[in-house]
Amino acid sequence: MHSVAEKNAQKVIVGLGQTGLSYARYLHKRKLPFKVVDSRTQPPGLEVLQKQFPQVSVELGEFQENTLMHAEELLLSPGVDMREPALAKAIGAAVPVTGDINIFAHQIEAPIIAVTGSNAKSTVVSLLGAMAKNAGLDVAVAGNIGKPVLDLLDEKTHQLYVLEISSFQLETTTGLGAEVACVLNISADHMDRYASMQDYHEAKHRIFQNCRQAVVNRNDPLTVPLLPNNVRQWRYGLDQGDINEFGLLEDNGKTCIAFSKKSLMPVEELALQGRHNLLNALASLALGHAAGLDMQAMLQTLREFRGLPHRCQYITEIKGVQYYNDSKGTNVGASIAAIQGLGGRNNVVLLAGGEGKGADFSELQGALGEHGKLLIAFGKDADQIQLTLAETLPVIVVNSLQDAVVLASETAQAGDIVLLSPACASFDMFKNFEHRGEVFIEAVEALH
Ligand code: UMA
Ligand code: ADP
Repeated sequence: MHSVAEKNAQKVIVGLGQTGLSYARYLHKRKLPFKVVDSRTQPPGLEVLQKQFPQVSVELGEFQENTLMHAEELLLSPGVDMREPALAKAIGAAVPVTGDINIFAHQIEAPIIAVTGSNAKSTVVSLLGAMAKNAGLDVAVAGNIGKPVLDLLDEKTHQLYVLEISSFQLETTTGLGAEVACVLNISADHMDRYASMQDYHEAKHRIFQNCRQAVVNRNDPLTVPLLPNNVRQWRYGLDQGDINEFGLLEDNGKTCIAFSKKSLMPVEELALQGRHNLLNALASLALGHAAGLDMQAMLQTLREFRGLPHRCQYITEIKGVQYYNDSKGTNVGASIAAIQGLGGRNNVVLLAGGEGKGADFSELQGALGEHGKLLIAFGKDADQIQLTLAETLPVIVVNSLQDAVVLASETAQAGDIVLLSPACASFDMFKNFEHRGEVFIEAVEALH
């Protein structure tokens, strides 16, 4: 005999953003009954859901224990914290939980290249996608970069899937089984969501579960997985490296990208700028090589791929001062990479601030001590930034990003760099990081 609850059991989509909507499309297409819950009263996907699936029941506001406890399965959106009490209780009571990457990976037969990391994910998956395309493959790039993976199931089958996967998505992913998996780097981020760096690290390393090959940064122990010997590991780093490893070497007075201690191409031919992007290029080469992509096609892509907007994006030069938009620098590690990647000796006017997500801004001291000239802080955590860094360099707090740009233009001299790399999330003042970058570009253009 089934209880009423069991008989009526249906899947419950938790979260009604992009991922929630993709779950709804996925379940509807398979004629599986479901309902949707979201702790927000006005979730972004509500209008679309009500239009496309008017019969679906939606529960908004605080999660109801009863709904979650009686779910046949919970399909979690990445923005939802599993520690949320009603959810934790349901999970504790063994209600099955899954995520979109998990569902996708267990249905796809073509190889998956899976990439995570605190920073550089979008750059690397986009570069890798371009490499695969240039190598003649029909490739799809999706995941945390902005395209929910379940939508790929409705497209024709691709030959290769390059997935950007966040730590949030990995929490609900088990036995991913990627052809090649990689943690690019780990530095503190989302500390409002994890109890410790150890928890964050463990979430990221779930990417290696059942992988056939792994790519690791040999200079960064946090990226190195514990894997059985039959999993082939490809190593890269900014030093020369060993046989079958990617690295850099000096050849005829030029720094070159190298494989197996042999030069492949001078780094000056790369279209990407900044030292951090050398690491991104090496990681992409290693991932592509592991997946069997043609080396010449990959090298040609490195000559052409200029990077994505909002990532150390060069905007313009005014009176000898160069302006860069790194609005995607949403954590301290990213901003350190941008400052070190672009800066010279104390020539960086940094524009930073926003929602710090519990970050420790003192980690910026080293990079700013060496490259910083002035820090202009704005947004929710501006005072915290000033408090933490005022002994390292002059820090001025302003009310808006526009004010920050004007002040920067008044202070910077020829040879300096004005860099927006906020080390914070944008949602206290902007719709998203793209919006913040666009406001910056507009303010810079207005200086002409
Ligand atoms: N939220 C609630 N209550 C809910 C559900 C969500 O308050 O019931 C909040 C979350 O705390 C979050 C926001 O709503 O702040 C969005 O969460 P969501 O899970 O609905 O997000 P989606 O619209 O489905 O977008 C998600 C990813 N967002 C997050 O992980 C927060 C997108 O990555 C991703 O592109 C998309 O799925 C497709 O896979 C964005 C992101 O910020 C770019 N990712 C983080 C990052 O890169 O650092 C991890
Ligand atoms: P993600 O998708 O992980 O956020 P992006 O490719 O969008 O990564 O880059 C985000 C930011 O990370 C960039 O704007 C830059 O500030 C920083 N960044 C880029 N490459 C690296 C790297 N190799 N190590 C650390 N930070 C980096």
